[in-house]
Amino acid sequence: ESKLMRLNSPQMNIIYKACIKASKSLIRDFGEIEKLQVSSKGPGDFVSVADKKTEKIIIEELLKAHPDYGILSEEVGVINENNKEKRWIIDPIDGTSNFLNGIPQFAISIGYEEKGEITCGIIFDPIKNEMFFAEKGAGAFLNNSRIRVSNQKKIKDSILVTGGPRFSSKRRSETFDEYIKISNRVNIPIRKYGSASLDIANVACGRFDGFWQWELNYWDVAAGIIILKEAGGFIEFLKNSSEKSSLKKNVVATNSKIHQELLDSLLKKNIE
Ligand code: 2AM
Ligand code: CA
Repeated sequence: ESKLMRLNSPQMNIIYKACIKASKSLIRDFGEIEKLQVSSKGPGDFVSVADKKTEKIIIEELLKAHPDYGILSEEVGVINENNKEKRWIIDPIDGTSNFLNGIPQFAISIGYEEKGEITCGIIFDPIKNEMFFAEKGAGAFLNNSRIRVSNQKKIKDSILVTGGPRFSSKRRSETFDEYIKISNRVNIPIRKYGSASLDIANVACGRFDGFWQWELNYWDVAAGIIILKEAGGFIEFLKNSSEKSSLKKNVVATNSKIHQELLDSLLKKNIE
């Protein structure tokens, strides 16, 4: 397996195996969803089953390798709570709504955290067969190629991507205000793809120049943190005083060159 040659740390190999194993079941389930789309039955239940099944496979693999490591995963929450030094951070299906509707834009995202820092991770899009991965100090890759962020220096010419807000969000109107603010600064309309992990991965490989989204969860971005950093990008988490949970993340992730300009534009009070 040529991909494996670039995966050096034991943790990376463990994540890789878990990812590949889970993706096989996920691809099968996606095929079923596509069939369900044309039937009268709603795919809702099926999806939560697919989500849990994928998560189960991943967790089984990870626990087989290290029964004592901590786990934070979207569906089951926390396992081995006492181990805070070494943790896997898992999103079994990021882009659930896409998956649910037969739209091929979703990913498995797994990060490994040591003493609070993500040191390696994989974001795997099983439909396009695109595996983004990185290890601290070893660069970022998409399949067999080294990836780097874009060279774009101006927001005006950037391709930006965002996500949200959910209906339940308390900052819906602020989110739309920001959308308008940023829209007024770019030539190319803002993209919206519905998978935060892939949005960040796509900044890492230079397809997008920047991404921002409020109220994400740690598992949406964990693997993306190291992949973007190793690709030369910059990821920042903005504080939100009204937010109780420390898991919620307000993310600005860019090629680093447009970072300050995007940040300034987002945080400006008035709509221009
Ligand atoms: P999910 O598909 O795993 O739920 C959609 O905008 C992207 O944001 C998806 O990656 C989705 O993850 C993620 N997301 C997570 N929490 C969200 C929230 N509270 N509001 C909007 N999107 C959220
Ligand atoms: Ca997610």
